[in-house]
Amino acid sequence: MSATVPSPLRPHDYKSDVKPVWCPGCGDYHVLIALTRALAELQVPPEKVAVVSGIGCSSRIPAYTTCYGFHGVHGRSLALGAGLKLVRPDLTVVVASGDGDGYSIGGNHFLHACRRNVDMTYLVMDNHIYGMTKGQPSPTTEPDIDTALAPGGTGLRPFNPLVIALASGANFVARAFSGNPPETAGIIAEAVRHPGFSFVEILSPCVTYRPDQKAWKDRVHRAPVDATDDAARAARRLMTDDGFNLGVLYRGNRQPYRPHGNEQIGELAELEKEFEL
Ligand SMILES: Cc1ncc(C[n+]2csc(CCOP(=O)(O)OP(=O)(O)O)c2C)c(N)n1
Ligand code: SF4
Ligand SMILES: [Mg+2]
Repeated sequence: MSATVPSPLRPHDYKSDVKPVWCPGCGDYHVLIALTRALAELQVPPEKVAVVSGIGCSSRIPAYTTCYGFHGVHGRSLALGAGLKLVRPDLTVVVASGDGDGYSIGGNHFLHACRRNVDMTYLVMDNHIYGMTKGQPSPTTEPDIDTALAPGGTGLRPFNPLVIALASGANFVARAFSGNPPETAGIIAEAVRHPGFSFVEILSPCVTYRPDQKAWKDRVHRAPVDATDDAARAARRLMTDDGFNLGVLYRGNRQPYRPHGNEQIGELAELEKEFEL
């Protein structure tokens, strides 16, 4: 008698019954499609994945998956994700954020997460605006974007998240576009497989507060160069590109962070005991 072969997991198996409340046309729908495709490609069971987020439209994503999820506090998703990965190294930890959540209030955590290099994947849905709170400028908003909340634009130089990630020690750096879910899924799957802290910046238009971003689909293009393992070269390329080069741009070789040298953190129950009053 032959043993029953379990059927492979499909993208649909990672999608929950919770209906997204994103605006029609929001780029984040396609990020959700890409994430579920990536997890199916990896064939990692949903109960072995944790999707952790902060606050923002983008940070709603954990609820829309069948994985374990944690919708945390604004700007603190990386601290939550790192803590989880350190006590449960068997889990695949995906941290999801937005440009406000991840680069403003969470900017300091971003630097140190790159530096610490815990083995997890960081997806930032970057729409160059605070979508959830109705259109305030974020660190990636272009200086001349004229909005009701920043008349005439901020005049400020935007933050370059990929270069900052490289300078801070991220072990994998990529840029993707929500409008191309198959390619984005491939990049997310590779980011999850790559050891250490993997950062994927996903350009994901906010059709409500940045309708101009509908033009992104005509601006994005595949990077004309292959990924490098030389961080300085990757940074130089990124500082001179047009911001729309897509693909894996850097694959590093740093060893992921292990607490106390190579010792594993003990059982969760032991840890809990230490905090008993
Ligand atoms: C401590 C704290 N400060 C401010 C807020 C208000 N707030 C909620 S979401 C958000 C910005 C979200 O922007 P982004 O991360 O870019 O997400 P998007 O909505 O664009 O996907 C802000 C300022 C909050 N929830 N908590
Ligand atoms: S406000 Fe923008 S980011 Fe938020 S759901 Fe609507 S389109 Fe998406
Ligand atoms: Mg945003």
